[in-house]
Amino acid sequence: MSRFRRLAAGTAAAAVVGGGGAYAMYRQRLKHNKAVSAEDFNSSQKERLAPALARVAKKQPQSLEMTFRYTTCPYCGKVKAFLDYYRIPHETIEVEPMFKSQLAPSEYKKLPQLRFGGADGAWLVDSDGIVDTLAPLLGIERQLKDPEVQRWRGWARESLVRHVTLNINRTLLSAWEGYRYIDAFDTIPLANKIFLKVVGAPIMYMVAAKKTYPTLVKAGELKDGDDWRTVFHQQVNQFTEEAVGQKQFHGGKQPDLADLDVYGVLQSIRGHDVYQDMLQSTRIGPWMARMDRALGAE
Ligand SMILES: N[C@@H](CCC(=O)N[C@@H](CS)C(=O)NCC(=O)O)C(=O)O
Repeated sequence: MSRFRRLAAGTAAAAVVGGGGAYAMYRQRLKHNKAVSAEDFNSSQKERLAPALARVAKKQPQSLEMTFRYTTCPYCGKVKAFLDYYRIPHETIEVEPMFKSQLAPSEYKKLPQLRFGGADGAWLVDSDGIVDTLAPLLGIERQLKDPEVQRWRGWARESLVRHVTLNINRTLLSAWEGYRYIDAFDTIPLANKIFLKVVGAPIMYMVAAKKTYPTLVKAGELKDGDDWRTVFHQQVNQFTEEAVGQKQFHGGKQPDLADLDVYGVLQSIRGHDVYQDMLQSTRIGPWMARMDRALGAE
């Protein structure tokens, strides 16, 4: 075999082993993520959570409340928007997405997670689990049952999250850029950052094409040949016109849970070209600026 052929064969073998390794890791991860459901996990914490929730209700949260998140996770964005708007003091722990070592003490492996009161504290997980548990303590239980709030919260969770994922991971380069945020975190070792981009970006690209896209097609929100970016912009305009319209917010003069969920999902891509393009190409800008002001994010 010529040197060139040996090199080509070696490279192809490495690609197959590397690709197979990444796929095996991905399967293993899905298994861990499914091992405990959010509902079962939250139930297991019920007794330990009670005193922490009582403190939130009395507006006496400890500054030890911690949110575990990925900056670019749309569900984590929902929780951050909620805690920021209701001024619940909390510290943010950025989880390194490849090995998730910061989550070692928790049996539940998805994000976001909220931990109350230090290292031995009780956990509350799942974005809706967190918001729906804390909302009644803040006197806004009525919103949870409002059909219009439910409609747009459902849209944020089922539809907007997927359009965002699809557009961020439309090309390998765009998926790679989606991981740029990680460079800002000194707590994450350089080797993990490189590994994450080299393995994580292709995985996200594949997930978008093979999982997110068919789901949106099945839901009737996309069809073959549609431009993904155009459809995303149409969806965003529909929210702006139908949910907000002539009001300041969906909630009227103040944001409600629908505003907070939609805003939170979109904050997960702030800084990415797709976010900038959305602000320029849709009519969501004025609402977004009002939300930034309401959450003190300017
Ligand atoms: N229903 C959950 C979904 C959470 C979720 O899927 N989070 C993603 C990050 S955006 C996750 O943790 N994926 C598992 C992983 O990264 O291994 C929620 O609303 O909190």
